[in-house]
Amino acid sequence: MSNVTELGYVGLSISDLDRWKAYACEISGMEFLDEGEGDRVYLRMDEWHHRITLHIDGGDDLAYLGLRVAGPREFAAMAEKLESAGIAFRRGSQKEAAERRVMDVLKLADTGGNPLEIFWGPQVDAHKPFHPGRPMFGRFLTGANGMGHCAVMVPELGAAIRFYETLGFVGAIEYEIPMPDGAVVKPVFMHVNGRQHTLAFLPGTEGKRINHLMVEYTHLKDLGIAHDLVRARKVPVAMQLGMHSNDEMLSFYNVNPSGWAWELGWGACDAQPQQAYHLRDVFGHAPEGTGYGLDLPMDG
Ligand code: MBD
Ligand code: FE
Repeated sequence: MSNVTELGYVGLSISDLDRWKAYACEISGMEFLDEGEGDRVYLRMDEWHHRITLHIDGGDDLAYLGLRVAGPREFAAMAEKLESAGIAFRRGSQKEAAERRVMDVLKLADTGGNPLEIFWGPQVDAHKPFHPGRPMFGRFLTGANGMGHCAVMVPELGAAIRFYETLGFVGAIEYEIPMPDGAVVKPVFMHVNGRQHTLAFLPGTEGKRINHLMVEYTHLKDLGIAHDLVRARKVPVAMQLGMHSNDEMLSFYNVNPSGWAWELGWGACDAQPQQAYHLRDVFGHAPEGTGYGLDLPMDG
């Protein structure tokens, strides 16, 4: 088996570090880590060295998604599989692997040009307890289900599905959302572990590569506190609190200092063995702020 096992880490291009630090740590509860490298800082969510790298280069978009494989054998098998599928990739140097705090890394791009890194062996600082950026009742739900999920833009859904199936992802269209103008939006959701989806795909090439990043709390109280803080600090909300139909997660979408949506959630169900599709969400999720790629009438 050479399949991706989890969304292990994410690299983000940012411009305003002070705002990002206050946002990610004081609102979301992530731990800030500066290793003195100058051009980047880290956000911790658990005992891993980091789950998010903030690259201070002004891009304000996704820099790369880090997809984990189990170990060196799976990593070698993945490289062989990519080669025989005709998918272009580059082997990262040992310096590049060390830069990501992993044992080995491959660099490639998906069918939408979204930069991907496939790696094995993250640095896990088991001796260094996660210390949240604000008091938390629980933790971020990571473990075998990875750090969360990410929704990215791709020009064509069919090609993206075939590409990610090669990497070991399973999934399909899970919504047919009727738009006011008569169009129907059909997002795709794919999983690699117990998390109902690890990646989601929306059709389009306009704007940023990333639509949103989702992180999940173990305790509903922490989602509630984040929601209060977002409202108190007047952080824009792209989609209001509600429950998704596919993963049954209670979540809301607020806008981070790079101007794209950060989904905070709690209570998702596991990935199911069979596919289904939905026309709307269970309740809530009404669009609020427009222009963040989430102007979807998920509330029916
Ligand atoms: C999700 O996580 C999501 O972001 C959307 C738009 C629909 C269902 C689940
Ligand atoms: Fe989501």
